[in-house]
Amino acid sequence: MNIKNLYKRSVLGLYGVAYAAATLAMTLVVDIAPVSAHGERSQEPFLRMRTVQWYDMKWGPEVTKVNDFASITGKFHLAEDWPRAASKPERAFFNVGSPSPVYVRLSTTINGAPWFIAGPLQIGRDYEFKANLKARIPGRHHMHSMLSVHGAGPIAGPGAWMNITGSWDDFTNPLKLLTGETIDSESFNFDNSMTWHLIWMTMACVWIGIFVARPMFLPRARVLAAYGDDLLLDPVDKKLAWVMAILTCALVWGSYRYTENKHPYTVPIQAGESKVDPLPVAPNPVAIVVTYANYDVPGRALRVTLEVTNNGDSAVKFGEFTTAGIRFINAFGRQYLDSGYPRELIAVGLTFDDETPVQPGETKTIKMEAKDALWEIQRLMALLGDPESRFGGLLMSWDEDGNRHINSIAGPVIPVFTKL
Ligand SMILES: [Cu+2]
Repeated sequence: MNIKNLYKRSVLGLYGVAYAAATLAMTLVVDIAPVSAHGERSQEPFLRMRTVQWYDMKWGPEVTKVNDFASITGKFHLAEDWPRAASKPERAFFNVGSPSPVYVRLSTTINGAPWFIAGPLQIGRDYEFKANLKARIPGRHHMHSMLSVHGAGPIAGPGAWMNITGSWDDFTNPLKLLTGETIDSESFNFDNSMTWHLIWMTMACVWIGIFVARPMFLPRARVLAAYGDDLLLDPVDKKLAWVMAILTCALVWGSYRYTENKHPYTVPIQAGESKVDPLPVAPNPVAIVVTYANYDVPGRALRVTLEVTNNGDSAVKFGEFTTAGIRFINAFGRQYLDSGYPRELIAVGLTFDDETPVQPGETKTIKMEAKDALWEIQRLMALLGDPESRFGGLLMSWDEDGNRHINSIAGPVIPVFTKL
């Protein structure tokens, strides 16, 4: 390589370094916005719309101090149109989705019964839950209800912001044991578990260290491959192995004996299944058949043609369409909307071509339109790229006495790319 070439390459290299430095500087200066969500919008639309359909969700209180109690309550319907691509909820576990354990979940009830192990739930039925929480880490946290379905993964419900004030150092979680003793689960036996980690890590390092020092893995492997293990068998190795084996067994046996003496009464962690009956099926005089549905891509609107029959004796009117935690509301449904629901999940673009009530005994065809930018913001219309493009959601109607009827509707969606 001649001098000229070397010079050329050096200059190119300098350009490269300058470019990298500029990129780094730009990243540090420009990209400083904190990430506040935790990826709920990237969950597949078919999981959010057609599996667990959440409603009547409440989070509270909005602000709690460290050590104070809070809760998330609500109901969910397990959609009849559960997608084939997701496992059925034969084994499901209720949890809350939060950015790390900012609250301690003290207990969960489903339909009033304690729910601390996973268990089977029934498709087509409804469940009411309550998660009791205790504030632990100060901050502004996005809190979701969540149902983890074996084989389908965690299915997050809508999220709301909950705030914790105070200091994490003040957090305690005292628990009264069956033996009458009270412990603080936040710090209980912390030193003990650290000690055991240290003991086993030291043992592991010593064991690996021996073989690193006499000779290392690679020369060892080559000798083993070339000459077999006779050359490698050193009498000292054997002695060391015996020492380690006896020490390990002695540690395990001794620690078990010690623990048994110190805590004579223990209860194993409970396994098995939580079994809870679903909520009784509410009488629903409204029957709905979805006959056609399309999604207007430029107009950001889902249009559904419904054949509605009112089998009851009171006229009904539609007021809300909920899907993936997003509530599409019309003027009639607004009166039933609770003010505590996250505003960013409410859309007012719900309209029907025929707003007159469905009379008792009447069957009519109604065209519903749910129009809002939220379809795109929440990335729900990514479903048009799925091999099974189907929507799902809960359509809510109220009769003259204010009784609410909920229908879980679903159907294939055809995309419309041009204004018709
Ligand atoms: Cu979130």
